[in-house]
Amino acid sequence: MTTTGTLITVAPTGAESAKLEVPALPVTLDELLLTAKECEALGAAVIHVHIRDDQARPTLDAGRLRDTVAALRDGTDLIVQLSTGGAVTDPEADRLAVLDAGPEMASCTMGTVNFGDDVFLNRWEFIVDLHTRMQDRGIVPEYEIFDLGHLTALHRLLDRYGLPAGGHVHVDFVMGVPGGMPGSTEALVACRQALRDLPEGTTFSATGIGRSTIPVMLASVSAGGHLRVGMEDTVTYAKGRPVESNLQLVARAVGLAQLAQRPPLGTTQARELLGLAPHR
Ligand code: KMH
Ligand code: ZN
Repeated sequence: MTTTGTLITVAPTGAESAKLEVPALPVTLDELLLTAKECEALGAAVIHVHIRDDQARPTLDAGRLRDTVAALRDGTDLIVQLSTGGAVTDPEADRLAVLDAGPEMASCTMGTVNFGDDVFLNRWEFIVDLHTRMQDRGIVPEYEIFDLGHLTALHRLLDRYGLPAGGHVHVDFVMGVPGGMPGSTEALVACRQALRDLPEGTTFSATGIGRSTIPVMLASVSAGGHLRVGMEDTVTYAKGRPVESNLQLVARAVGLAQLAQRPPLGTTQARELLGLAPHR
């Protein structure tokens, strides 16, 4: 695996935190756009997007998704990656329809996982549907890996249905979800080892939920991986200190990348890495 600069993805909102409990969470399009611009200026290259409705509840509303993609595309150079995971309550049809908003990238979770008290359901047929629709439309997936076995499922998927659009495989280890793999160095190394079965040049980023954020960041950078940070994954900056903004988390990731002498990739380099066409 060639180690390049660091790809930094910001996941600013997610579907799990409530605006009332986390007032700094960006939930309106204006808040999201401002966050996106600030994070891009600091070194983020990808934005993983979940949107909210007027009551700040998670939604997969088609019109809002289209408006969000358009606003981010016009207002930033960031790679827009829509979540097809949505919230655990979202039906499969709505999750598939996310692709109609025409993002450059979309997430594709590689299996079912217990998700706290809930279940994040990702049936094999659904995964195949997402993967092949993204191939047809030229949307580049980020394969979300919540457990080691999800990499086995990805191997099977690529074997049977071929490479994603652009030909490059990029995965994201989502670690420390209650019900998924732990956010530990050992688990990250096990996942990295398992990448040997995937196409050469496969890249990975990692994110640790909650208090596993920092151990996972350190482990990923030292193992040649990339970073995802943001308030989707953690709303506590340090013990007793709520996150003030996504910018704070991106700044910490940028600092670590620089310390590791793998500075943040710009959006042009990031598109090259991920097999995306240049930004129009
Ligand atoms: N909100 C989680 C249930 C994704 O964005 O693709 C799923 C999730 C994964 O966040
Ligand atoms: Zn997400």
